Amino acid sequence: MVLTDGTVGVASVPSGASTGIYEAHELRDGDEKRYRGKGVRDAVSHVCDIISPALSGMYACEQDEVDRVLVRLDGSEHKTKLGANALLAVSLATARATANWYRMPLYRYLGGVDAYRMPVPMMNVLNGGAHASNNMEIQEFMIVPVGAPSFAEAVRWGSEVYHTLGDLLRRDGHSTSVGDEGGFAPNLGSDEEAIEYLIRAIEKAGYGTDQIKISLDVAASEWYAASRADDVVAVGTATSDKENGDEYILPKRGQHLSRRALIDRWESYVKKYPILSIEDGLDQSDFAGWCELTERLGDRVRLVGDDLFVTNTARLQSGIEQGAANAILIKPNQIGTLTETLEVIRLAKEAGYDFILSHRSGETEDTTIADIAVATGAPLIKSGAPCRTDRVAKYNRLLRIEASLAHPDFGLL
Ligand code: 2PG
Ligand code: MG
Repeated sequence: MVLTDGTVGVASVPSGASTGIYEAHELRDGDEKRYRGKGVRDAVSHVCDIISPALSGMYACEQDEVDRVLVRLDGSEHKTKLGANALLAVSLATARATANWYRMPLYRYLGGVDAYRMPVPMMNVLNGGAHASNNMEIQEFMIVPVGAPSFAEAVRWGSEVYHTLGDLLRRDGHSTSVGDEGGFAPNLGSDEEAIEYLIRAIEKAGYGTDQIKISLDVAASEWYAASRADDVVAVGTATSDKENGDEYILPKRGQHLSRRALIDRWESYVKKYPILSIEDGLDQSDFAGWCELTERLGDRVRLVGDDLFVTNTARLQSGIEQGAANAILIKPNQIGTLTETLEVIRLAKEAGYDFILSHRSGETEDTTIADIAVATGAPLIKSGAPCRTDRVAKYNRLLRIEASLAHPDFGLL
C-alpha cells in the first residue's frame, strides 16, 4: 500500500494446515503445474486489477471504510470471489501504511492510549495432529508462563522449558526434530505421555506448575472429519449433525471415541494436570456438544473455540447465546479484514469471553498479530515454540513493544 506522499505499508497473510470449514476462503490458483496448485496469481491479480483501482483516492486512515469496500467488492459470504488472502493483505497493509504516516507503532495507532497490556505467550512446544508426521493425536501441547513478572521473563521461562524438554526427549532416545510450529514432534506412547513430559520439563527447568500451565489444542474437527465427510451446519442451529452419529476417529491410532467419551477424557485431564485451556476439544459443528463441554468444565478452564468460531461475529454470537465455549481464538485470515477482526474482539470482550490472538501453522515473517494483541489488550497470544524465525518474529516484536512501554501490564486477570 502506497499513500500519495510515498508512505508505504507492507503486510503478508498466513495459511493453516488444519483449517475450519467455516473460514473465509483462501484463494489458490489450483494450477498443478505451479507450486503444486498452491500459487496465488489469481489473488495477486485481484489486488492489482480490482482492489487497487477501487481503493485509489480513498483515505487510508478510514480503515473501516476501506474494509467495507473490500467486503463489498468481494460480495460473497466466505470471500470466495477475490479471496480472503487478497483482502486481508490489503486491509493490513492499509493499517500499516497509516500507522507509518502518523509515525506511530502499529499497536499504538490501533489501540490508542489504552494499549499497554502485554499478552501471555502460549508456546506450542510439542506438535502433533496435522502439524507433524508423528503419532500424537492432539495437535498442540503448549506451555503458558502465567506466573512470569513480564513478557520478557515469560519468553525466557518458556525458552528454558522448551530446551529442557529437548534434553529430556533426547535422553530417552526420542526425536527432537520439530513440527510446523517449532515444537518437538516425537513418537510417544500416548498423548498423556506428552503432557507428562511437559510437566517434567517445567519442573526440571526450575519452575512450578502454578507458574507455568499447560494448554492443549486438540483440533478435534480433524478427528471428526476423519470419521465422515463434513456436513456444513447452518449458524445458530442448536443441535448438530452429531445427533445422527457422534463418533470421532483419532486418525493416527485409529481409536474410536464418542462425544461423551471425549468430554470425559478432557474432564479427566483437567482433574489430573495443570491445564489452563483446551481449544477445539470437539468438532466445529457440534454446538450441542460444546454446550455440554462448557457446562461440565467451563468454570475450571478456558474452552477456546477456534474452528468453532473462525473469528466470525455471527458464529461467536451464536455460541454466546447457546453457552458454547468461554474463549475464542482470533486469526485475522479466518475472516479476511482488520475491521471484522476488531469487531469480533469487541463482541468477545462484551460477552466476557477471553480472546487469544493466534498465528497459523503456515506463517510468514509478518508480526501484525503481536501489535493487534497489544492494541486490544489480549490476555494471551499463540505463536508457536520459541523456535523457527516465523514464530520467534512475533515474540521478538512483543519484546520490543514491551521495552518501549513506560508501564507495561502483564499477567492474566
Ligand atoms: C490452530 C492453528 C494455529 P492451523 O489450529 O490453532 O496453531 O493451526 O493454522 O493449522 O489452523
Ligand atoms: Mg486451533
